[in-house]
Amino acid sequence: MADLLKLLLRVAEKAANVARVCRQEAPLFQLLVQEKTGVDKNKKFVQDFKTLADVVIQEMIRHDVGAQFPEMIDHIQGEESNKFENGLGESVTVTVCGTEKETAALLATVLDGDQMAATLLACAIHQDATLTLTDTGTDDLHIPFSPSDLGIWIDPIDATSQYIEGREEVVEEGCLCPSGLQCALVLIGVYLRATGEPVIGVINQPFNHKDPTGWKGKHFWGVSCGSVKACSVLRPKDRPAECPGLSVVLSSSEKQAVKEALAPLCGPDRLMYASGAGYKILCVILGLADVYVLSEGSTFKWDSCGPHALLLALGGGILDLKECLRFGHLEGGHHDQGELTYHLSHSESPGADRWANQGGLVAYLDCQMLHRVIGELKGKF
Ligand code: 2IP
Ligand code: CA
Ligand code: CA
Repeated sequence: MADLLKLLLRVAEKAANVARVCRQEAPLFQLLVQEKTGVDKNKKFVQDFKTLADVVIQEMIRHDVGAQFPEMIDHIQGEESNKFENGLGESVTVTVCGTEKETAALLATVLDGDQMAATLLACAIHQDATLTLTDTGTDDLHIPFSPSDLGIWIDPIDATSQYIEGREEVVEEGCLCPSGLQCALVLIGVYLRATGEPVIGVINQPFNHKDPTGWKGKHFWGVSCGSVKACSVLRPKDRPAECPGLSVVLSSSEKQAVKEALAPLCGPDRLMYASGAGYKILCVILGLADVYVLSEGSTFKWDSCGPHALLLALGGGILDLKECLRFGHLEGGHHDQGELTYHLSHSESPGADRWANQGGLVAYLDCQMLHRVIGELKGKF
């Protein structure tokens, strides 16, 4: 299954290219940032285009993975639906067609006949990504599953609001980026259909840094299948020593009670805020924060599945916060319950909420840090 990992790295890079093209090419960029003024139809059209970038990326990933692994096609899910209503109220199913020309023609129907934008988008979708797989270890990996054991969650662009707004922040080495283009990520997670356990994760950051030729991306991957654990990011014990103490990253919209409970544990500048659920988990993976706490059910399976696999590969994980606080099964060492799973829906909930991580979450690398945070939060909200 090392082939699946390599394919996911390639399609995530293609997705990142599409995300960059939508910001670089004038006809697409104008659609993306156009002010929401004018008549209702125009407003809806602009809104549609923003969703279209997401839908197109998701469909492209589904198309490419389904072509190589047909057993998986019915188990590739994502945030977006590919049924799309254009500005004229017509329903269009967005798919990647056999040829670039056909895809462009289909996209033009969604883009109210904007041929130029449709052609540019189709070109990016059909282009092969040139990804230099400098990562060692992807070739020798033995992943002991067959495609029919596996399902996939895709968030084509996480932190969409940051992507649309497009602020270009300068980040200091070793610091997290509270907002801006760096928080936008392509997230792909593979889980076991039988147990819902995440086994492969790919994160692509399309806007990692800017050089004179434009924005450059960065990718990260992890595999966690029983004793097979591998990750493109160094394990914490292999990292250079960092300053002691505990750091937590939160959403700026986190409850005041949670912020207040954690402040004494972290100290003023070690309680940090950042946009993007995926980006906050990436901060924990990279050691930029020790723990990410979210007390609301505002993330979904597609937000956490991919990054979760990287944390598991590094010896950490993501737990359901509500369960953790209620049962306290963390006391007395390691826990093996309460990790989020990805195969079951809350069938009683409407729409996307069926796939929400309803109890909130806590993402961690080191159990000690996790215990301290949970201890501090118990009974406080
Ligand atoms: C969002 C996005 C938001 C996040 C929210 C996610 O996904 O990651 O940034 O909120 O939970 O569902 P916050 O930044 O406050 O953590 P999307 O951008 O894909 O809708
Ligand atoms: Ca998301
Ligand atoms: Ca998204």
